[in-house]
Amino acid sequence: MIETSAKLTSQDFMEKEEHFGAHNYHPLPVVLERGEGVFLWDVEGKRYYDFLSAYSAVNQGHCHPKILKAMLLQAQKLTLTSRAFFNNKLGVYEEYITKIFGYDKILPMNSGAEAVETALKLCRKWGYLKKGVKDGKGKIIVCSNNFHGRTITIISMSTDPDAYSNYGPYTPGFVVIPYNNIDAFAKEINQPNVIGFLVEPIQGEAGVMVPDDNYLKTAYELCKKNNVLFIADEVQTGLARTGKMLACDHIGIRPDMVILGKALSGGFYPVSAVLADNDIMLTIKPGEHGSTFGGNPLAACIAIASLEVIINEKLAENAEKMGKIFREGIGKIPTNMIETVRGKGLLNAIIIKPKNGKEAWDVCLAMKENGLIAKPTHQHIIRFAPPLVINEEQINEAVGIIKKSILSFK
Ligand code: IF1
Repeated sequence: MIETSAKLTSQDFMEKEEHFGAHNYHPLPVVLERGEGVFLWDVEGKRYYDFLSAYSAVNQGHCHPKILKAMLLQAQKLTLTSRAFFNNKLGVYEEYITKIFGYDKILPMNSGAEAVETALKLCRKWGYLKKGVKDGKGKIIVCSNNFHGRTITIISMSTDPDAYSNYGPYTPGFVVIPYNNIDAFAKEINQPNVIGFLVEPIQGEAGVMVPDDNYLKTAYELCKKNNVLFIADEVQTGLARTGKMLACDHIGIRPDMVILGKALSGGFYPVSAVLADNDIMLTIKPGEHGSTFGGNPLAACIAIASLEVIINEKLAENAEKMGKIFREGIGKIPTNMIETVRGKGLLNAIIIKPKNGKEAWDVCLAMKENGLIAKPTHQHIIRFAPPLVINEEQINEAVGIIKKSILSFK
């Protein structure tokens, strides 16, 4: 353990990261030391409402005691065996999660991007071995302004220059269409060699873009009609964030593949997964895919506890209820600096209209001073995504902080 003799300040920690760490982020100037439930504390002991939840990875609240207990118990017994051998936790987890979501099988991975890559590989395997598309010719439809992770294949389908510039050559096999545009989708879905449609039910990074009510359902029906896999990236929208276990549950569709990550571990450990039925999942044979940590017994125990918390504490119902209160409260703030508030459940965003040169970043700095931390997704959009354990008193206090911060700009 590295013991620091003098009590280091936030500034000291920021300078260390500046000097010794890669500059691949531009964090808000706050140094966090402790988290519990909806709250975070910085090294000076100041308390904040967390309205980012590590990008929806701590839906259960920071350091949830039940997940912590499951982690500590297993960590003292067995953490990692590799999949070269069986272990006594993976099968139990696989049975539990597949029954919750109603799929035949799960392929366990670690990061969300790895699960997205796994879904892309399963889609291509299925396209060539089951649909009969010529090997190497498969095309997967994706939407502009998507965010599915940071690997070279995933940024190959990105339309955000910050995500893909100077990372070529890019992986081929993707067709990019506008999000929430069913005519554009209908034009591509029946083209030769189309094998899959990868989509976020709500585009998180794009600024919490909620599609029209019938968009996903119509796209799903066209996928069925054209024998194309509908692949839902629920890494950010899943696990009760939007007021249902899956965002796709709002529209009553059952994706061919569901991708999960983030809150699948409650923020304790990288745990991700792809869920699918046998006709897709069994296209990958032994030795054709895997990862060192994927499906380890520690991750299995953490994921079981994380799912139990979501179900037992009725976090989806709470997200639905608190989200409505949040949007109503924001809508009542008497200001022309908020163009609109939008979202579902507790995945929301406000569009900031700059005022006297002050933008979303300045609003986030003001909110930080007032005890709430959130971060812009783009220049004028602030995402608000608190842990789903937030109660009515806390959501109202948070709206009050947002109101005070917004009204401080003359
Ligand atoms: C960063 C964004 C959010 C995701 C969806 C897959 C992944 C993500 C829908 C990959 C990850 C994270 C990545 C993180 C910030 C955050 C993010 F701003 F990047 F876009 F949430 F919106 N599908 N999103 O949102 O999962 O590999 O990260 O576990 O890269 O800065 P991952």
